[in-house]
Amino acid sequence: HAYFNWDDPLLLEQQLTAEERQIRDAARAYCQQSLQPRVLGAFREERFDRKIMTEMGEMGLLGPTVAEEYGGAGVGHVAYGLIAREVERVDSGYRSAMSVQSSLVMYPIEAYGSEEQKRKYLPKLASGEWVGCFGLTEPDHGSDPGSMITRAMKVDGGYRLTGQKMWITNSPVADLAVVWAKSEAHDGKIRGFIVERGTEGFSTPKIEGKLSLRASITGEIVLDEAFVPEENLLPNASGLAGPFGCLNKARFGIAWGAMGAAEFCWHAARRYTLDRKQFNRPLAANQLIQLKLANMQTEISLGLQGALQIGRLMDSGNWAPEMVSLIKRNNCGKALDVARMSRDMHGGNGISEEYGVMRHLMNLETVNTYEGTQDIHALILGRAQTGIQAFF
Ligand code: TGC
Ligand code: FAD
Repeated sequence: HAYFNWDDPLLLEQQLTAEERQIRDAARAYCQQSLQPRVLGAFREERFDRKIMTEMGEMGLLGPTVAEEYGGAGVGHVAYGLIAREVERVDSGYRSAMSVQSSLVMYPIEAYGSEEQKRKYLPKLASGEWVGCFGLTEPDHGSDPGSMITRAMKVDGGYRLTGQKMWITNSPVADLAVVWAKSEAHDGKIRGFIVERGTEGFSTPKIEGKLSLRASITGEIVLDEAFVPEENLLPNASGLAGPFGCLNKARFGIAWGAMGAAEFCWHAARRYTLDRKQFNRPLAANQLIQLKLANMQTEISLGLQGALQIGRLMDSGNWAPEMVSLIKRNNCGKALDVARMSRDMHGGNGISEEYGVMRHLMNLETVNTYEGTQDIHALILGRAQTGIQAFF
C-alpha cells in the first residue's frame, strides 16, 4: 500500500498536473520569500503595500484564467485555486487583493465586456499596472444586493451614477471600479459600469479600524452623479446574474484560500505541540492534542479534495453555483474552527502576533462573512434541496 503522508493524506499532489504543480511552486516561493516577511508589519500598521500588485502581476498571479491574448495566463481553475491557497497561507488580506483583481474585475471584463474594453483594461490589470475593485455591497444592502439603491441615469453620451458602496476591497488604491447599479434606461435592471479614477463625483474613502484583514485596504465608493461614458457600460451582463457570475469565481478561490490559512494554523499547532513540553513531555503526547490535530488534518484534506473536484468540474464546464456555495461555506467555517483551535493549542503564545495564528483567526472572520455569509450559503443550499425560498 501507499506511504501515508501526514500533510497530504489523500494525495492531492498526485492529482495535480505537472503545470499545476509548477504554478503552485512558483506562487509558493514568491509568497514565502516576499510576502511572509512583510505581513506582520502590514497587519500591525493596517497598511497595504501597493507594490504587491505589481509584483503579483510580474509573477503572473493576476487573472491567471484570463486568455493569453488579453495578458492572462490562460490556465485552469485548479491552478487559480492553488495560487489562492498559497497567497492565503500567508494572509487572507493578500489573497483578497489578488482575488478581487482576478475574479471580480478581470473576469467580468473578459466575460461581459466589449472587445475594446478587454483590450483597453485587461493587460494593464494583468500586469498590476492598474488595480481594480468591485462595488456591489451597500451600507444598507449586503446579503441582499438585489435591493441596492445605487442608480444609473441615462444622459447624453453615457450615464450618471449616484449611490454609495461599502466594504470595498482595494477601492482606495483602485484605478478603476466595476460598479453595479440599477439602470433606468434598462428597465431598472442591474448593470455593470467601469468607472475610472479621476471621474468627477467618484471618491473612495478608506475604512479605518478593521480588526480583521488589516493587510488589505478596504474603502467605500461614493458616487455623486459620476459620469460614465456609454462605452464603459458592460454590454453583456444584465440583472443579478452579472455580479453573481463573478462571485462564483471568487467564492471558488476563497474555498481554496481558506484551506491555505487553515494549513498554516494546523502545521503551526503540530510544530508547537511537538516542541513544547508540559508535565515533562511534549504537548503532542496527549490524547486531547492528537484528537485536535486529527480533526484539523481531516477537515483540511476533505476541504481541499472538494475544492479540487469543483475546480475540475469548472474546467470541464460541468458545475453549478450551489457546488460553489457548498465548498465556500464548508471551507471557511472549517478554517475558522482550525484557526481557533490552533490559537488555543498555542496557549498564551497564541495571542502573540509572532505566531501568526491569531492573525489568521481574525482574518477568517471576514472570509467567513464576505462573498455570502455562512448562513446565506446554507439558505442557498436549503433552497436547492427543498425548493423553498427561506431568505424572506
Ligand atoms: P435570486 O432570485 O436567487 O437570483 C437572482 C438572479 O441571479 C441569478 N443567480 C445567479 N447566477 C449565477 N450564479 C449564481 N451564483 C447565482 N445566484 C443567483 C438567478 O438565476 C437570477 O437570475 P435571473 O436571470 O432569473 O434574474 O436572487 P436573490 O435576490 O433571492 O438572492 C439571494 C442570495 C442570498 C442568493 C444572494 O443575494 C446572495 O448570494 N447574497 C450574498 C451577497 C454576496 O455574496 N455579496 C458579495 C459581495 S462582493 C464581496 O464580498 C467581495 S469580497 C472579496 C475579497 O475581498 O476577497
Ligand atoms: P448582513 O447582510 O446585514 O448580515 C448580517 C447577519 O445577518 C449575517 O450573519 C447574515 O448571515 C445574517 N442574515 C442576513 N440575511 C439573512 C436571512 N435572510 N436569514 C438569516 N440570516 C440572515 N462587498 C463588495 O461588494 N465588494 C468587496 O470588495 C467587498 N469586500 C469586503 C471586504 C471586507 C473586509 C468585508 C468585511 C466585506 C466586504 N464586502 C465586499 C462586503 C461583504 O460581501 C458583506 O459584508 C457580506 O455580503 C454581508 O453583508 P452585510 O455585511 O451587509 O451583512
